[in-house]
Amino acid sequence: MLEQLPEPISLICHQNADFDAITSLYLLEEWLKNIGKKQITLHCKTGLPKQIPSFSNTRISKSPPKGRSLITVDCRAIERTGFELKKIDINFDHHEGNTQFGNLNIVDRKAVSTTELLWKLIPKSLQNPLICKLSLIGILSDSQNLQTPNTKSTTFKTVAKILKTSKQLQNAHQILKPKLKSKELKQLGEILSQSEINQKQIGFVYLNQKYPKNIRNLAIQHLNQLQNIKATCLLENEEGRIQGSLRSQTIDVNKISQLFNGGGHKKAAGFETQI
Ligand SMILES: [Mn+2]
Repeated sequence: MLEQLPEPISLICHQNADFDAITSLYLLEEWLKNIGKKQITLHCKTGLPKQIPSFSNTRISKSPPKGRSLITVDCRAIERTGFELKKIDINFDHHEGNTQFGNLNIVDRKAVSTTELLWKLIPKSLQNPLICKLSLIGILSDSQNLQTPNTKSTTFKTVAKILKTSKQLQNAHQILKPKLKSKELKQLGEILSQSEINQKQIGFVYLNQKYPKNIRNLAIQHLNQLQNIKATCLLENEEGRIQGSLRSQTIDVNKISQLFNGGGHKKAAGFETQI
């Protein structure tokens, strides 16, 4: 399937990338290099997030992809790339409600991460330590260390196979460990100190400014630890644009986010809307 693709090949992930999106880009790049492809470019509209290291010498470009072949990873819909793209050759994804926008759609909603899906497809002979490390980081990150409800026995089997191929568990955890600057820790405190639980047992924070994505994600993880709550909602207002992040163990927050043209997963989703 990848052998026939004409070069240059552009690999694209969604904007505001997370670990799974970035590791999927690098995993696919490594795979393509190992089958002899030379001209590969990587693209993310918002670039490489500062908490995520780069895993090859290839820079992640913020400009639109110009390759003859275009592949997206971890994108539920083509709009998630943030680029104006018409035709995608291959769409690799694991999100609920993927819109099947590619010529070829390789979508597995049972995979906890796009890297899990890619790991299952990559030939055994190409499973080198870097591929193992990237696969594991994507899986552990999207499944919050194998804790999200979509983590299946098959996920554990995948992880077991990866670790049998190359011992990357400590490396992966080291990379995923949040590393906060003193200023960021204070920002986390600011967000948490504004949190409340409303009458509907929703852990709630409304912020009149935007915080860095890693801090926002950490804050919502903490809020989700509140006792007896049904869901967590974090809203950030920046000049009339509301960015919402939702988490829940019991409510389908993907459906709620879709009401505001957002999306994600049942237990974790988000949206952006104008007020
Ligand atoms: Mn993902």
